Amino acid sequence: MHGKVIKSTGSWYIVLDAEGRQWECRLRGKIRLDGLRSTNPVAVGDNVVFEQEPGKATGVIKQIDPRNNVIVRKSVNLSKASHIIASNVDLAIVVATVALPRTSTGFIDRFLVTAEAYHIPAALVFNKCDLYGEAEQQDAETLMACYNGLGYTSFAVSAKTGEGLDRLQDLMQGKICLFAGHSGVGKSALVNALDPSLNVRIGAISDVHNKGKHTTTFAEMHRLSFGAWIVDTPGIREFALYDMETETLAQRFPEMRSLMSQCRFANCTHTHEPGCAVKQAVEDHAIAEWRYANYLRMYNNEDWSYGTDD
Ligand SMILES: Nc1nc2c(ncn2[C@@H]2O[C@H](COP(=O)(O)OP(=O)(O)OP(=O)(O)O)[C@@H](O)[C@H]2O)c(=O)[nH]1
Ligand SMILES: [Mg+2]
Ligand SMILES: [Zn+2]
Repeated sequence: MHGKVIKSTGSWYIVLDAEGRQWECRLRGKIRLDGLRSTNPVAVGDNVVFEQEPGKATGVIKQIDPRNNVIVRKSVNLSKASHIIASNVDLAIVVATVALPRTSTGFIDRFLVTAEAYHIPAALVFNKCDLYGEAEQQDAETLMACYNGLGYTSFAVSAKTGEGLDRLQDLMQGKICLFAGHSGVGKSALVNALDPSLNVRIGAISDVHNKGKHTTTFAEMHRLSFGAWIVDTPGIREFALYDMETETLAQRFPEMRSLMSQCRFANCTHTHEPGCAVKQAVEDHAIAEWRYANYLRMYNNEDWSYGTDD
């Protein structure tokens, strides 16, 4: 039988078959892997071949279909291994907010770089816009204007008031989408707001640290009644880049990609070289200074161990 993995806890998987039945499946024996050293061989979004266990209501996964793409991050404990957050994603949506707690651009940019590396279209929503005062509104608008200019659709939403949800539905229609972001930004609340029949568990924000409480513990795919799929993921503290090469990093920044050929040196790293078109563009304010600063941080591998974000 064929099905799609919609939930995984690491030791068992929920597989949805073509008739809409859900099967609790396990892995047995060897599974062909595609060269990724990951801590989880089967990920949410995988299309799999499985067999019913004789006389039982459970199944065994036999094979994983080739993946169109994966969203990967470095495993927290095993620095050499990767963790596949989800596979076969059509649109990755960063859920950010400038209120309670503000999402850093470092986090956003690391996520976007990863999406670029796997050629997955990405968008951003700034949630909790019902809480924004004048300063936060201004802050969000500046960020959204920049990201829109780079080709990442960005707009404000509120899971609480419903603002922006029509637009979000239009964006997601017919696609397998993924929500990523820190704990407490409202990923699960947005899933519920998009389809109130789902009733996904949401958590409180801690009073002391203004952080979420890691309410969602495993990635899970939900079918939305208007015709889309959403992978709701656990909040991530840090999005450590997996296997990113410094030589190709600039290509993951759309605003640098288009300028690089004008640098004096073909192997310009855009960090210190004379005649660098990227540095010139930063000086001319054609490239946002903070985007360039995030590039340098990623280039120097300074991006994840300090935990300033969260
Ligand atoms: N005012 C306001 N509060 C919101 C909004 N969206 C979510 N919240 C609140 O933020 C808190 C966290 O929401 P969740 O949906 O659990 O956040 P999450 O991103 O799924 O968090 P994790 O599952 O821990 O990663 C809850 O108390 C929500 O009620 C919003 O648009 N406006
Ligand atoms: Mg959640
Ligand atoms: Zn350069």
